Amino acid sequence: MTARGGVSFALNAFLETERKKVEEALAEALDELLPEFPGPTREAVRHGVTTGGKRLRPILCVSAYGAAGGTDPSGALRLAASLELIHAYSLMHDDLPCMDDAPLRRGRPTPHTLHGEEATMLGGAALIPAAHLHAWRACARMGLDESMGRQVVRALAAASGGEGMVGGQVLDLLGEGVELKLEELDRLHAMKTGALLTASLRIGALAAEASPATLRALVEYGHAIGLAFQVTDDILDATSDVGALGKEPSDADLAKSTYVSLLGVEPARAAADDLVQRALEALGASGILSPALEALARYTVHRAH
Ligand code: GRG
Repeated sequence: MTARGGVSFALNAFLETERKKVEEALAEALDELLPEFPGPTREAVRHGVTTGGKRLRPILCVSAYGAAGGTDPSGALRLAASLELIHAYSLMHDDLPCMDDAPLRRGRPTPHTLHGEEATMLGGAALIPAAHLHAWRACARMGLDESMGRQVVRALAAASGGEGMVGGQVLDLLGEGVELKLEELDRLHAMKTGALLTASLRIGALAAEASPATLRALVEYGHAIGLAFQVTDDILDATSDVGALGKEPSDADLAKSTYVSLLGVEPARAAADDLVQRALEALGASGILSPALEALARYTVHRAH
C-alpha cells in the first residue's frame, strides 16, 4: 500500500489486476499474429511473450492513457500490448548465447534453451514488425485518425531501434570492461531501458489525444522513472541472488560500469529516490498526478525483482 495525501492506493492489487488484463491482451495479440509466423518460431515466441514478467510497460501506457483523459481502456490495452511484444523480443534476444547466454529468466528456462536458438532468434525478429503492425491496427480499432496512428507507430519504432533500445544495447556491449562516466551511463540507459519505458507513456498520451503540455509532462515522468528503474536494476543485481532475481546477477561478471560501481549502493538509492521525486513533480506541475502513476513511480524503485 502507498499513501498519497491521506488516500491510500492498493498498489499490489492494482498491479495484479492490470497484469491479468495485460496477459489477456497479449493472448489476443498472439492469437491474431502467430498464425502468420513461420511454424517453428511459434512456440519460442509464445514462451517469450507469455512466461511471466511485471508487464510494467503496458501498465504504464494504460495508466498514462487514463491520466490523460482517454476513454477507451480496452482499446488502450490492446495498443499497450505492442510495447510488451517489443520488450519480449528484446529479452529473447538478450538471453541468447551470442548475447548474455542466460539459461534463466523470471525463474524459468529461457526460450532458446527449450525451443532452440534459431527459432528464438527468428521468432524474436518476427516480433518486431508484428508489434508495429499490432500497434497500427489497435490505433485504427480505437478510431484514431491515420496521422495519430503514424505518430504512435513512429514512437514505438524510434524507442526500439538504433536511437533507442538497440542503440543502448550496443553502447552496453562496447562498455564492457570500460569504466564509463556517469553521463555516459545515463545516456546508455536512457536508450537501452528508458526509451521503451518513456515510449509507453508517450504512446498512452498520444492515444488519448493529450494536450502538448500533458504529453510533455508524461514524457518527463517517463525519462525520470526510466533512469530510476535502471539504477534500481543495478542495485538489485549487486545485492540480490538468483532466487530473488529469477536470473543470475551478471554485471560484475561482465565487468560493466553500473550506478552501484560508480556511486555505491546508498548514493545510488538516493539518486533513484530523487528521480522518482522529479517524476512526481513533472506530473504534479501539470495537474495529472494520478494515484496509479504515483504508485508506479515508487514501485520502479521499491521492488524485489
Ligand atoms: C538483435 C541480438 C539482437 C539484440 C537486440 C537484445 C537487444 C537488442 C536489446 C535488449 C536490451 C534490453 C535487454 C533491455 C531491457 C533491460 C531490462 C531492464 C530488462 C528487464 O525489464 P523488466 O524488469 O523485466 O521490466 P520483466 O521480467 O518484468 O518483464
